[in-house]
Amino acid sequence: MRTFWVVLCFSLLFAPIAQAEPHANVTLWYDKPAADWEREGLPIGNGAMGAMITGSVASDTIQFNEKTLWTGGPGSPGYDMGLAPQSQKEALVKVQALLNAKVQATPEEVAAILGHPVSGYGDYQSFGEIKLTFPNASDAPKAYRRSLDIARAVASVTYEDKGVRYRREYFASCPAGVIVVRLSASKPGKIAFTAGLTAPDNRSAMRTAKQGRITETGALKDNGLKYEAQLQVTAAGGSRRDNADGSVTIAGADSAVLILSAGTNYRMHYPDYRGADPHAAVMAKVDAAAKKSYTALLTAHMRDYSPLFNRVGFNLGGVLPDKPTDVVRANYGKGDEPADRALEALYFQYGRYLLLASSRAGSLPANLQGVWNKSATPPWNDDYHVNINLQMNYWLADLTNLPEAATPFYDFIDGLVPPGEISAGRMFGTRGWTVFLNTDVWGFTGVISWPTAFWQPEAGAWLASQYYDHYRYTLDKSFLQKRAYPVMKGAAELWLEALVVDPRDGKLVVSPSYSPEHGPFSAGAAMSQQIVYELFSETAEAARLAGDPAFAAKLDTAREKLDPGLAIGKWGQLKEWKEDWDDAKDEHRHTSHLYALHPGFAISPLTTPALAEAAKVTLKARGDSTTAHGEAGTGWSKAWKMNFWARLYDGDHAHLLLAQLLKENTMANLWDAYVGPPFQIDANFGSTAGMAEMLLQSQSGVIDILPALPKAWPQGSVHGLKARGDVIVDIAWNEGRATHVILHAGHDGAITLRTPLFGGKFTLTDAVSGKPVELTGTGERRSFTAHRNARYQLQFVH
Ligand code: FUC
Repeated sequence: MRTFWVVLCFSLLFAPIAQAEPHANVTLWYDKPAADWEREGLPIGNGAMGAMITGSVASDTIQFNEKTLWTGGPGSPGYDMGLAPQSQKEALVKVQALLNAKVQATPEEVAAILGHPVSGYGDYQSFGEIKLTFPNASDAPKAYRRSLDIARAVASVTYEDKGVRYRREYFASCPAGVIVVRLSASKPGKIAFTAGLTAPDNRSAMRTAKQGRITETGALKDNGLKYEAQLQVTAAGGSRRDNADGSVTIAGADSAVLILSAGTNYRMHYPDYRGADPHAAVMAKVDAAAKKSYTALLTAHMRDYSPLFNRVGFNLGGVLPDKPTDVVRANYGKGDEPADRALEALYFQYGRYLLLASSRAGSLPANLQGVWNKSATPPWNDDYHVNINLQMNYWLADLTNLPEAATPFYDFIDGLVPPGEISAGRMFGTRGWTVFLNTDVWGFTGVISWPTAFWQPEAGAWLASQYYDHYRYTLDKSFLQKRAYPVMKGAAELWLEALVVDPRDGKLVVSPSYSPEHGPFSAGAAMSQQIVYELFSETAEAARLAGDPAFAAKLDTAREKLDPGLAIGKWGQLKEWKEDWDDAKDEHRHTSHLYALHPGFAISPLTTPALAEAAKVTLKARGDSTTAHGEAGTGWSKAWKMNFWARLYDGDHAHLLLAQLLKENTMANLWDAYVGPPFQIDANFGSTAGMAEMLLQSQSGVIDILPALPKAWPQGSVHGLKARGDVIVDIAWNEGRATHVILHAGHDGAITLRTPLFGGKFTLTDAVSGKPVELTGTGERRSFTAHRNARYQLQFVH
């Protein structure tokens, strides 16, 4: 009888947890453990830490990361931030003279004048693994399910074994700074396992276990960076034993909770990049979390996470079939339209989930793999490439209403300014700051791997422009004055001094300039010019807002002499270089000369129709989605092209690229694959931004409703997207036309709308009082005066 009541109480206790998967359309699930970390593992993260859930039954490996564990930098042999010891100004002038004489040069020719060896560039590291071994688990459990509910940011594994139903839950709490795992069963006394920590062998690792707390301390051999991880194992019922090898064994327990935290003595501070020993901070986090109940930890996690995630809802009228996510993905595009629509909406929200999991305040920004990496030598060092990739990681932040997630981006770029000033002085002999193609966490602001052409000095300007865009979204004057303007001004100062006069036409140009990863070296490649032009325009605006009109005037004068990098070539294409060298058969993955279309603002079908047509010609040649393979078919390249097509108001083409991404570049866990593995997260983020751009745009001073709706999305709704000017927008549509739009104004002021599909037939009311609101303007553009915190409703008469 007693057993009956215990079992009943357990079933009741277990029931709410077992049922806790209500979000079918935002849950990824699988009927097997992950056989492959990269393709099948399920990622969780709290910004600073990440973990991968693979969920094997007899032994569960939870690989984890903490963002600051990097080799390289100070302490690593020969580290010099990628800078030559002496000024490069003379060498630079020689390269400029070479280009004036020959028009173009190879990387080898330029390296012979300007190149120097680099050492001590780091690699992002795996922190280690939690290993759980279950002595009583059978090899053939029943009803196995591994899932990730992205509305709650909780992963779980459930299965039945010998008449007992087991459940594992995993989440990464941002408020608590820990990763939490709970093991439970439908019958008492059934939880038995040994938990241990492992680490790669490129470090000294000391492990102890005391009162269920596993502590691992050590330092990386490469640079002496100190690290620490602590794992607290607590069980309800049964017994617990600390083992001499630093593991902990639980037997006969009813349930168990594991709490993990990890850190290093890294500090984002030039030039030492070292801070306090990680011991006290790691211990404090695990101690504080271990005092709380599992339910309290989970509640605090969801109170933090869910309101951010729930700001945006996206529905294309689809339904996910009751099939594992890998099967749904593999069937994508094969005729089940409702399933395809539901997968697209899930993929959109997954981008937002991944951003929240890999980028929260107080840590480094999302790197090439977000926060997840299991290697000591990951692809591209798992670093920060700043000729597209880091920028793309943050395109969705304001647009999909997660501005908090971009905090680490601004902190990181601010931190690059002091070393970037050394770089500007050493490489160009100018004031201001810059960074080149890529950077690590150690203030690397030089040029990597000569003689390959990793010359991209406009990267600093591009990054600075992203600050200004955040201001446009929020109209936050304090951010503009304190954060954006200083970074923008520094980037502009460099170019005011570093531009040279092009003898071909007397215009100011960037020289040497290198169209990203494509080349050759020349003066004034389109992308360089477009970025600097946009920087000067935006910095002049920002200077006026920040009360620095003298600097604005200097920029205006320089901009008049600047080549804007917008010219149409012989086959109607937008020219990639100043000379007409474009090859219509070239499918190179970078299409950076369309920067002015996206993320820049200079090209638009509304204001520059001829340039917009030329951009289309370029895009079609450069790996149209129907031809894209190899080079043109990398994940991030397709994601950028989605954004380009959306800005060209061609929703069908943008959707075609989305479909190609899902078919060709998306793995079972919905992570983006570069071309097959390796995993690279930028396309997850870039395609979420691209889908949002299909539904809402605001780059031209107008709120553009459904600017690029594809035929494949005849009906749907989205709420919570953000438009520049601090406006939140909700849209519902049917038969390809908006039916209902709500605008939430964050500021007083004029709002202009563009509603191309609706023939101007709509009314506007105050959504609360129902009173009509006066609209001015005609045709596609209508304006009204909005009041802060008011909601406005558009109704359409079709
Ligand atoms: C850019 C791209 C590569 C790769 C790397 C991480 O430089 O050209 O394709 O994505 O970033």
